[in-house]
Amino acid sequence: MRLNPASEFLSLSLSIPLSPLSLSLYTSPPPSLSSPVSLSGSAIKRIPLLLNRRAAPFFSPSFTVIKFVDIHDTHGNLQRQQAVYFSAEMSYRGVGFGGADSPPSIQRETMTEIEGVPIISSVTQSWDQIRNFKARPDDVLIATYPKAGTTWMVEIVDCIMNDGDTERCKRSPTHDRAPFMELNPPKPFPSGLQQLASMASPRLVKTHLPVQLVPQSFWENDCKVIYVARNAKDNLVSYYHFQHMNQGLPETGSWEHYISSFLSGQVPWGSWFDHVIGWWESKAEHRVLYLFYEDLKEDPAREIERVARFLGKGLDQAVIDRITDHTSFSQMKENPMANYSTLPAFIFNQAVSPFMRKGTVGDWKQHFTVSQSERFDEEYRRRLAGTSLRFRTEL
Ligand code: PPS
Repeated sequence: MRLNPASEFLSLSLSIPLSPLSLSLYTSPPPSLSSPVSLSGSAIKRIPLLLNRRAAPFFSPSFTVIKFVDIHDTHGNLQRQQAVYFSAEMSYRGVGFGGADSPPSIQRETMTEIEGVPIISSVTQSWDQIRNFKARPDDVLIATYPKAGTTWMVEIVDCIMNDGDTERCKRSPTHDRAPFMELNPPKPFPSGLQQLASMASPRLVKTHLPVQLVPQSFWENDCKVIYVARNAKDNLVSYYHFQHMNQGLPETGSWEHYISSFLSGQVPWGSWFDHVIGWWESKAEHRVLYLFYEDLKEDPAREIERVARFLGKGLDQAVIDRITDHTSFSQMKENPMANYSTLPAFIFNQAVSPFMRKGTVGDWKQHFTVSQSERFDEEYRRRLAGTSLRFRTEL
């Protein structure tokens, strides 16, 4: 069975040599979609299914395939049809991912390095293609260190680009509206590059790459970049919880050990210090709007207006207010198109820690002991000494 999402359509190929067939397609979370399709004939069938992608986040399809067996009487007359259910192997973009009896799973990644930056191995595998990514002049790049407020900024920028039409911003999940450029997930999931290749302009592109690893074409095209930075301690706490719940990321080790890993930059996408400083300095050369998570928390409407201005959009106050409301933590936590609930639990196990976890400034105080905080601050002062970059760790 093959499921090929294409813009507003999904089409489905069946290669089950049985006839006639009826098929129901469900998506998670239920009961978002159920579209029974009847088939006759045999062999491979390709059925265009018109699906509302908002209602059908395509990462979690499940199928019930029913074969209707004809029951004849002794004279050969058709008496009734009996439904026989069977589990079929599912596939996405041509790659199978197990049937109903074998729930899919992924393995936690190991880390390698790209030009001295620790990163998950799958990124390294497609590094040549990522390096050669062809940015378009109207691409908007949202760059962040992981867990600094990427999803929040994607929602804000998508709303701005759609003139405050918040309903339109619910058309598909975050990872679909702003593909994660360097992500190369396990099959059957499409890579960021594959998603971007089929996306219409203007594209919203997400990256966690440090500035020196960003594909050159973004600079050649003078693309606009929005960078969001978050204070190191809250960023660390958020990343620690995320590495637990994201079944594809390496294990963290103990909390104590994780603080050391973070300080030495031995976490996926490398050193927080190098990342925030590198991007800070890049403002001198490139069109980078450098924002702080803490400022967004303090006065979201003010920061949304700054982003709108940077993108060349003049929005009136009512629109800014609507976007502010739509992108608040409480709204996004409940929005399935923004809270990553469309990803199955074998990837993001939100029972371990929700993606929209706390969304506050200062949660680090609930995690660090006094001595851990002192050790952290010492290294922090040393690393930030030579820059004008300053963060707030409480509001
Ligand atoms: S990722 O996986 O790197 O893309 O994660 P990212 O989106 O950068 O960061 C997730 C953290 O951002 C918080 N978040 C928000 N905070 C305030 N307001 C809004 N609207 C919002 N949306 C997301 C999210 O809760 C994560 O932070 P923690 O501290 O873990 O709660």
